[in-house]
Amino acid sequence: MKKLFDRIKNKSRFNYKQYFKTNILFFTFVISSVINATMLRYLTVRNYFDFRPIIADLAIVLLIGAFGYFFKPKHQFKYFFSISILFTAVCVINSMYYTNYLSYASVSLLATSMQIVDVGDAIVENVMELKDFSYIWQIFVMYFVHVTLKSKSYYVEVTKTENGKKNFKGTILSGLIFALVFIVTLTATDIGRLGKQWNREYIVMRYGIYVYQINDIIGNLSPTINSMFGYDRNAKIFREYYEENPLEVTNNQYTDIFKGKNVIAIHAESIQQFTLGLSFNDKELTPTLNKLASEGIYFSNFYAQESVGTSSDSEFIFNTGLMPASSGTVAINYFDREYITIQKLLKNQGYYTFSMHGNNGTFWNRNLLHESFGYDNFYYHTKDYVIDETIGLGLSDKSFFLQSIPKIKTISESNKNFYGTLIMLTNHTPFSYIEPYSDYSVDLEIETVNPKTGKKKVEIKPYLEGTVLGNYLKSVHYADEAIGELIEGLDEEGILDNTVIIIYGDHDAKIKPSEYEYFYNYNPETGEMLDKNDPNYHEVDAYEYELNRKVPFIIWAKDQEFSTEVTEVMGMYDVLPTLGNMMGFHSEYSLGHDIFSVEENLVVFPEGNWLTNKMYYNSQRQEGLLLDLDIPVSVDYIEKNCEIAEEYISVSNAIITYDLIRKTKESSHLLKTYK
Ligand code: GP9
Ligand code: MN
Repeated sequence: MKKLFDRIKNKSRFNYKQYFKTNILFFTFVISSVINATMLRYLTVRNYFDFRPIIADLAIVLLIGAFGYFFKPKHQFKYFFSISILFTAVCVINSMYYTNYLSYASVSLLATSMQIVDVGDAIVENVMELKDFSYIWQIFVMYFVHVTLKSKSYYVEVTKTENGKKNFKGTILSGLIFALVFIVTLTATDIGRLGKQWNREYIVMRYGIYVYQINDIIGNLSPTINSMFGYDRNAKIFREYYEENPLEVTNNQYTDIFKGKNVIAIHAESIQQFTLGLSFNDKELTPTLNKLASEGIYFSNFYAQESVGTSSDSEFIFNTGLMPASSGTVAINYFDREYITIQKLLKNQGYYTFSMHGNNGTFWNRNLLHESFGYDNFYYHTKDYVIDETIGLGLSDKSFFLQSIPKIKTISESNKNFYGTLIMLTNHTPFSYIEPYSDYSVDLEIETVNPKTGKKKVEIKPYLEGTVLGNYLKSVHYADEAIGELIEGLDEEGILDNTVIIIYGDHDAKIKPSEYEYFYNYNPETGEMLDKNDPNYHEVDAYEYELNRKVPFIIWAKDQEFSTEVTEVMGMYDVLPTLGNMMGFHSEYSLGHDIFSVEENLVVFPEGNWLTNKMYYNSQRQEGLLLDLDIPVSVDYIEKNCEIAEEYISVSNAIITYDLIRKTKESSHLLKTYK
């Protein structure tokens, strides 16, 4: 008996020193992978530290690392090194992605990434940051440790005592124990969010980047593998939502005011609302937009709600009143679904519908997407335009508009009514191409008087020239001039007499907060920057940055003076119902509201954040900002809006992924109405 005890005792006495000494490469791999994953969270969502995701990272790294023990020690390096490269790539890609989109990457975006190839310069100039590459150290450390170990005959020594099977089992067991400890800390909300996937920042912060990426891959495969199950659940979400929220049409002072009018919608690339009203050296930055805004109906609190599909998402939301897809983009992955669109609804009223764009037709898959929206014709690139002046991504806006006017004239002559979208291009990041085409100065001209001679002279004080924000503003000025020339040209052709002009900024310009801080805190007269500790220092925090992403939305008609500013918060998904009320069309599937009939509007963002006139709420971090300190909000108010936000995202995803409008139409009489 004593013998048996001794044997058990000896067996259980684990020699840790020996274990570490013979598994140096494995530990380098584990520690470096966990450090990188932690660094990613810290460098993206700044100053954020939580111990729980580290346990999840450790569990995943151990479980994956365990398989390295299937190899003989001298071959283990190849395994651990390959996985290190993969993990480093995951961190670099997600870091870059976060810098650009304030969210994390998804495999479903691989198809979309082809669009990024075309805007390559923009990525290099504005998007990449050195910190995005700071994860590469792992690869060097792994290699360095390997070379050192090799030179010390480590692998030869380890082979003598190696016990791969035992190490594999032990590592898997440790991985499972860490996984269990982590799972115990999860709440029902945490589990729900992992399944739904759209609150990406929350998932990465709670589960770590490795779990996030694995979950993302499984999530993207599962609808294909298990579509029947997904279909039933999503069809239920869809059915229940529209049963509880059927289309309600309320008449108001704007009902039918534009019935029978033509429409030209201008998709104004990257124009943000704050640019309206800016002036440099007593020259308005956007005189055309200012004029249209002051004469027409100006929605000054309007948000684009786009996701990673940027321009194409805006087009989709504008035309359908739905939210963008949570994984992938409608333009690339779900363009062939059936949607109820402004184009189709106006075609029911006999309108001819068209779109025009200077870039090539395959960008954002527009040649197929626009057909799916129901445009009768898409005029684009060399098919319909002479590329006689190129700025940045392609045909300059001024040339594009100039060439579009005669086409619109022809359309107006051969159709009773038309609805057309003109997609602008020049004001696209990185904005630096505008320099030779702009005489608008964003430096300051300061007049000084010589006290002795009394002579006046104008001194130019450096300010925004040469900065990204400065180039952007110059580029916006160019876009504004181009819109002015278009309107003049349309007027000369008599097209404005029965035509409503709509202008919407398609999304923000993705300019970094530091650029705005320079703009606010640099004094060109003294040449000094305010100190960060100065009470007057204007810091652009995450809330201000988010809220400043709003874009202008203007409805203007030549002979109708509205001079109305709408300050209620409004989303791109409210356009279809609002314009529909003015023109006599309605979609029972739009999630937005007619802004003139809604009591308190709610703008939902693709990541689940939301905005009302009272509050901006960040669902990722579960914290909000009161917009009027005199109007407090209750917990109920916040919970209710979070619920609605989640509902809008789920319903949109159900429609987009499972083609539910087509399926509903196929089983109802509506088929006849819309086809
Ligand atoms: C190009 C354009 C740009 O055709 O619409 O797309 P974006 O990069 O803004 O999504
Ligand atoms: Mn765009």
